[in-house]
Amino acid sequence: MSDMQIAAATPPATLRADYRAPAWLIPEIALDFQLDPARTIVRTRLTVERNGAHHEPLRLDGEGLKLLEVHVDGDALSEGDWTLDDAELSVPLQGDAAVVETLVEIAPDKNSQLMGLYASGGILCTQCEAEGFRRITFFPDRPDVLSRYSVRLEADKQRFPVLLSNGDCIESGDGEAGRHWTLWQDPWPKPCYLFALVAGDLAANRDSFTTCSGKAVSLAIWVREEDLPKTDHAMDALKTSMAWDERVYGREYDLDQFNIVAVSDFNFGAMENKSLNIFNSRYILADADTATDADFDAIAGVVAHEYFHNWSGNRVTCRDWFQLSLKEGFTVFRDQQFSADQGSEAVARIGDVRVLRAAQFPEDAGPLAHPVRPESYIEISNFYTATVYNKGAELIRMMKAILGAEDFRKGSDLYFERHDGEAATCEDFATAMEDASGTDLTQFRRWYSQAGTPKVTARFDYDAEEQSATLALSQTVPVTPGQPDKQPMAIPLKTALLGETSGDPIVDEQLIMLTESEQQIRFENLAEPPVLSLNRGFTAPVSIDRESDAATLAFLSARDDDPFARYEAMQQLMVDTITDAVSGNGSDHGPVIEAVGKTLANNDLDKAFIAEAVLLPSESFVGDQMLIVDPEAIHGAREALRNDLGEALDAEWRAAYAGASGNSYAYNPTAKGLRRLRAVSLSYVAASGADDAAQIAFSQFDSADNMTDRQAALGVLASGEWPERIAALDDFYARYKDDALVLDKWFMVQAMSTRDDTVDAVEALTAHPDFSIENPNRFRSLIGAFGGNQRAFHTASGRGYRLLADHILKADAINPQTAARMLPPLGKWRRFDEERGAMMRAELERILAAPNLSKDVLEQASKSLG
Ligand code: B3K
Ligand code: ZN
Repeated sequence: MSDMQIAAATPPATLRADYRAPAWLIPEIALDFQLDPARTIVRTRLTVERNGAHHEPLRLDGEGLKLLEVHVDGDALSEGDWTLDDAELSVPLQGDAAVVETLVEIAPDKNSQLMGLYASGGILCTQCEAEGFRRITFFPDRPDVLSRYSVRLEADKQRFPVLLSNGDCIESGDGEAGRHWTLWQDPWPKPCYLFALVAGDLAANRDSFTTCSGKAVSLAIWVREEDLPKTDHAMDALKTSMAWDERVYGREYDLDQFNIVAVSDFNFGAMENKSLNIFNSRYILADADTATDADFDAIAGVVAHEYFHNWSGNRVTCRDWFQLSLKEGFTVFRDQQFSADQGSEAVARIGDVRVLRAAQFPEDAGPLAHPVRPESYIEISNFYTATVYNKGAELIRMMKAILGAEDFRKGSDLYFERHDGEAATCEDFATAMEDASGTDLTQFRRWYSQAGTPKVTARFDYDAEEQSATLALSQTVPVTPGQPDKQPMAIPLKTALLGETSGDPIVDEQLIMLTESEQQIRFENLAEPPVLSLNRGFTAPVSIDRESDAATLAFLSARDDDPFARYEAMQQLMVDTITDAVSGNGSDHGPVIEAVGKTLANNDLDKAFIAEAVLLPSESFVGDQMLIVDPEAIHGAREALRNDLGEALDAEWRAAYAGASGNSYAYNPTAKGLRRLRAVSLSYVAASGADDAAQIAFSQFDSADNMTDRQAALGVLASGEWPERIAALDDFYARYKDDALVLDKWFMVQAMSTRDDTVDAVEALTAHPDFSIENPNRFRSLIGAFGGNQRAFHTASGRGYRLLADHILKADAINPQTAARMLPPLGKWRRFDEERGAMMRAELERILAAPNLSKDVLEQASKSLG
């Protein structure tokens, strides 16, 4: 396809600069649902008010709705009194206020996109964010139109004994012909993306929470009856989150009920609908036998995230979708703080930064790069990205670092107070922070508008005679699509100096603000040669280029008093060692082996931290550091280092393994740390090629009393050549084939395997009877995980690319949102050799040439080629 053809086929973009206030406001909405999977009738009564002086008709978004009737102030309109196309119903209105009623028909059981009202395993549920409400009824589907909702649900009582919506249930009763109904009222005005309903045969885990002002809130987590025993962890997390938000942000819950429903078919993690959160079941259901520690942690994190949205998102919402990070960046930051408070702060920070580097840095460096507050979009669903979420969270974290904890809290209080009940902007958030603290954030705001990961170069020189040192910092922000010229950013860098001989801090931690392109900082009165500790705690989401030799990195990895900086130094040492080998410079594994050995032997460190610190960076992270990625060479170099680490420290790994074994299962930070170290040690024993490795792994697999140990062993076995591999995979399948969430793991572990034949295995698995494109979890477990397996996906024949493109095309016809999310690995074509790059481009072109492509995939594929 030529550029012109692509441009002609691309739908118009929505621009941030084009924002206009809504022409009509809708203070009240009453919805009446006659629910049925095949044919649901929705009657909608809107109280509308003209907003300002204008002559525009009332424009209501609507997609895939069968319009049956329109009434204005009680009078039925006839066709010709309104206009309708495939996106909009337009009704001219004379006065400044009216009551407009519509009657539409929809078919939830035909809704495979999982946006709007759809059926999942016999449950009817909704997903409206961002633009799904228009698939339920005609309405101005934009976040700055806030209404009070009254919702009546009626359905067959036997099939759908539970009928839920937002707010409080104020009435219920039986209807005719075996039907029943409930009536819900939500006193808090909300945008339509926060509307939700659920109808199904569900059982509840019930509990209650008393808020700081003494109000009792009824809590319920609704699932299929057989899943009830797996809901206690999510309930604990909910109560902990409610208390945490009161304590840390002064935010109290504001209704009498809070409901969570888990469904099996869901496009992402969960949704914060007002008082009726709907969750992907993988972020609710857990017990020791079926969920890993990482699953448990993710559940707590997502439950907290959705709960926190009640204030950061619901009470204060977004003016338009360009402001998405206003609620998502802030809420991710809040859930990260929450998770850090539940265990080791350093380990939590390592996890946050890993996610940022695995998902956001590559996005920022590729064709889909966009600012935290984007300027334009074709399909907003494509902007629920790591940039908006995770880089957005880093912006909030930086503001906190710059203002200090106390002023940050004042700023957050002011923001909530000032904008309660409003649809606000990112600018409003920054202004509240400024007003509460007196800090000028003018330059800092560039973080919202400039895309690309800033690169900070640091040169540190010590003058022994003068007992002084100079830190010369410079910054550049890379060119990104549509942004050729960049201004310097305001970059907060926590910095300290350690004594090279004593290992003690000799200059206390300080926050350096790098605001110019180049800046110099001098340190005086240094009694001993200093070692620089920079960007401690990862205060700024930047990449740092600093000439550090292996000895300095090894020193920092052992002595830095900031645990994140220790981790970081070790990572840098490992990356340098691997990239040296890849670029043929010869590579000495000695320093890594010594540093890892020291960390393992350090009894002052907690096990969870040790486990993270001794892990090698992923193959894709190493690839991201190189101009042209050679996936085979990276794999080879990384495996060689793993092998040497395994062999050289064989006794240490076995000791760590043994030390972490033999405890019966408990879920707490110490027990989790031990299991993590056990998993990492096992992987190194296996990497050494020891004869007994497969036996040890199989025995762990077989005798495990929890999924963390079992899955870790399966992961090791699935990447090897040993006969135990098939036995373990078969056993796992037989044991868990009826548990969809665990079966997802079985698919994923094979898609992530480092074996040579992973493409064949994944291809074969796409024909497995349990594989499904319709179920997003299953689709992501196989196809998504495969796209993230650098070596397998980039297999030289190009089969990986074809496989991914085939599945994107198949999925696009069913669920465009989920299909489009799989595309980014193909967009990395500039970073690979010519042959690979050409094959990747060819697949993108093949996707673009396909008929009836969704906006979602069209936008991602055309931008990826650009
Ligand atoms: N706000 C939702 C995400 C909706 C995604 C729509 N494509 C979940 C969350 O971030 O909490
Ligand atoms: Zn969110």
